[in-house]
Amino acid sequence: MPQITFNQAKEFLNNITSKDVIAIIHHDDGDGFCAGILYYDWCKSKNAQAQQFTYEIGRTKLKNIDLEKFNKFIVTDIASNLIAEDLELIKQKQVLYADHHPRDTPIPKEILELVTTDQGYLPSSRTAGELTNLKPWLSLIGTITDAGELYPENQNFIDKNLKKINTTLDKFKQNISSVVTNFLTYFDKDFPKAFEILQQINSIEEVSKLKQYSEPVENEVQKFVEEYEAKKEKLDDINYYYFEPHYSIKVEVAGIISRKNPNNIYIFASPKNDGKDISFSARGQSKKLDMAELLKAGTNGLKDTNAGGHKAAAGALIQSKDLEQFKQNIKNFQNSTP
Ligand SMILES: [Mn+2]
Repeated sequence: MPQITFNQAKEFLNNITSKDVIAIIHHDDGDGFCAGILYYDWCKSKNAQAQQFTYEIGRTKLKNIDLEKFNKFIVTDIASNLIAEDLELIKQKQVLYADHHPRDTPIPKEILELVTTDQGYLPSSRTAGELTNLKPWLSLIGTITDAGELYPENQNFIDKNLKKINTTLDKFKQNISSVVTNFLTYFDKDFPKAFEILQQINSIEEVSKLKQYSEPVENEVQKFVEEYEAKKEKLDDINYYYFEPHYSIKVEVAGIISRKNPNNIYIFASPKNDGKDISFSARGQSKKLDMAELLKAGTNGLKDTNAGGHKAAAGALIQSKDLEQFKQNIKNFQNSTP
C-alpha cells in the first residue's frame, strides 16, 4: 500500500511544480472542505494547475470525471471503504491519500497513503494544516466542525491555534465553525460554489462574510426547534416529529432537540428526493431500544428502503407512500419489545 510518513507526505507536496495538473478530491463536510482548500492553496502557491472535486458519498464517481488531464491527485477525508474502488482508477498516477478514518478496506498498493489513525483521531484538515502551514485558522475550523475537541490528542493543536486568534473554544464554535457548517448546508446543492467562496476567505475576520448564507439556515433550524413541542406526535413512547425544511437541517434539529432530554426516544422525519421519499433520524440513549434496530423494524416489509446506524443514533429512508405503514411498524415493534 505504501504507507508513508508525515515527512514523506511533505516531500510529495514540496515536489509539486508548475508542470503539475492536480485534482484535489475531498469529502463534502466541513473537515473535507477545509482540508481540500489547504491543499488547493498549496498547489496554487507552487504555481501548479489545480482543480477541486467535492466527493459526495454515494453520488460522486471518479469514472464520471475526466481523469486523463491530471498527473497528480490529492484525496482527503474520505474513508477507505467508500473510495477504495475509485482509487483503482487512478492508481497509475501519483496519488497522495491523506485520511483519518479507520482502515477497514485495503486500497491499491501503488497509492501513497498517509494514515494518522495510530495517533488517534486527527481530523484531515488538522493534518493538511500541519503539512502546508497555510491558513491555521481554517485548519482549526475543519478540526472543530469534525468534533476534534472531543479527543485529547487534539488539545494542544486546538489551544495553540485558538491562542493565535485570541479567542475561546465556545466563542469559536458559536461565531466561526458553526457559521461554516451552516454555510455548507446552504450550498449543499452547489458545492463547487461553496468551495469557491470559502477558498477566497483569507482571514478569520472575513468568516463573517459567510453569515449572509449561514443565517437563513440558522433561522430555519431555530424555527423548527421552536415548533417541536406543538407539532410532535406520540407513537406510543416515541416522540415523532415530521417537518419540511427548505435546507437539509434535520440532523442539526435532531441534535438540538434530543440533547435536551437524551433519555427520551425521538424519530425526526422530513421529505427527501423531491418528496418521493422520507428520511428519518432516530435519537435516544434508551437502554431498552437500539435506534438502528428500531428504524430497521420500521422499514420491515417495505420496498426501496435503507436503515442503519448506531445504538443511540440511526437513519433510514422509505418511500413517502409507505409512511403510515412505517409508523404502524414502529408501534408494533415497541409493543413486541419487553
Ligand atoms: Mn474528517
